[in-house]
Amino acid sequence: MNYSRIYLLVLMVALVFSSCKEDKKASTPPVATKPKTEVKIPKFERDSAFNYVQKQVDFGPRVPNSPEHVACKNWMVDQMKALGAEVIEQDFKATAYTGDVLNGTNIIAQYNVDNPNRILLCAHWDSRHISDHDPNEANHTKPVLGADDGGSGVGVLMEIARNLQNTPIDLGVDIVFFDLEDYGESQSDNINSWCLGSQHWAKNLHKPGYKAKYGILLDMVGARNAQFTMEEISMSVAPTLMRKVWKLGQGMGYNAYFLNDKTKAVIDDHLFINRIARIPTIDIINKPKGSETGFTKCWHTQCDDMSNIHKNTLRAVGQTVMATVYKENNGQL
Ligand code: AHN
Ligand code: ZN
Repeated sequence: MNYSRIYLLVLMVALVFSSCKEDKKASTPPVATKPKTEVKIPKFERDSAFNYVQKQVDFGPRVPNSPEHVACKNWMVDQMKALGAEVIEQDFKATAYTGDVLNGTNIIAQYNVDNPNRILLCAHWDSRHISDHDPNEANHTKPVLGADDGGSGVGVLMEIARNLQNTPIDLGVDIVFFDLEDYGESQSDNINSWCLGSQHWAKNLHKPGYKAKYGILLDMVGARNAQFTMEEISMSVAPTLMRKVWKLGQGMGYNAYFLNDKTKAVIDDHLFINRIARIPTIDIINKPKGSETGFTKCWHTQCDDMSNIHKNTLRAVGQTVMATVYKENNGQL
């Protein structure tokens, strides 16, 4: 075999190889993975959310160990099942700062249970046993009706659940209603007296090894002219998510509600979810800048009733959180 023949052979082999490569390239589809189908963000119905708040308030104060508390829980469980969720009732007992043993139930409503790719949406559903911030001292022993403080977060999440049923997505979504958030000791260092339900859940996850990419807590999201400022703990655990959610809300025209002002840390369910369950969780909470208590004037008073609830506020929060969920599903967040 002479050199020219060897040269020809090498050339032929090289040609075959390169054409093979070309062929392979040409036959490969442009996207190897299955393209995601985009699901359009549904419209959040403010009237529907308002009705869900009204329903809870109609039971009366949902104070632990009361028949109203039990009645509201049963309605919520039935409601979430009717909205297509797989529901777990996590019953537990917890001792309050008063020494009272409280019967609690965390309600865990799951969508797309088998998808390991999940997010957590949560709110507390109990109402406070005392109106200890009421200007009238005679009211201090009366329970709070909790239209905003309790009712609003649940109402908004129920309306999101209704949309998840009507406009399904692939993303796993867990809507958790925590109990016994508001039985805490005011003006004390007894931080652990608050949020007994989320503390219990974080230590006893409804599924071993439960994980979520992140969590969003809603607390007091129904009052007129609410100011959702950027709370310190939320900003320290998930600043990127926080900015994305705020930017989304502002971009949809809710810039009067979503403010970039930073405010001090709040002892709320997200603290324990972050600390114990280690799920980065932000708090959307009405925390006006420059407020004396840190909250609104009806906070832990007798005026936290339905007249405290404004549909536009419910919509601002609901539409923003729903956009977050659907964009997360679409890979667009
Ligand atoms: C404290 O006042 C320590 N935390 C407020 C958490 C809360 C109560 N959210 C609603 N009600
Ligand atoms: Zn409260």
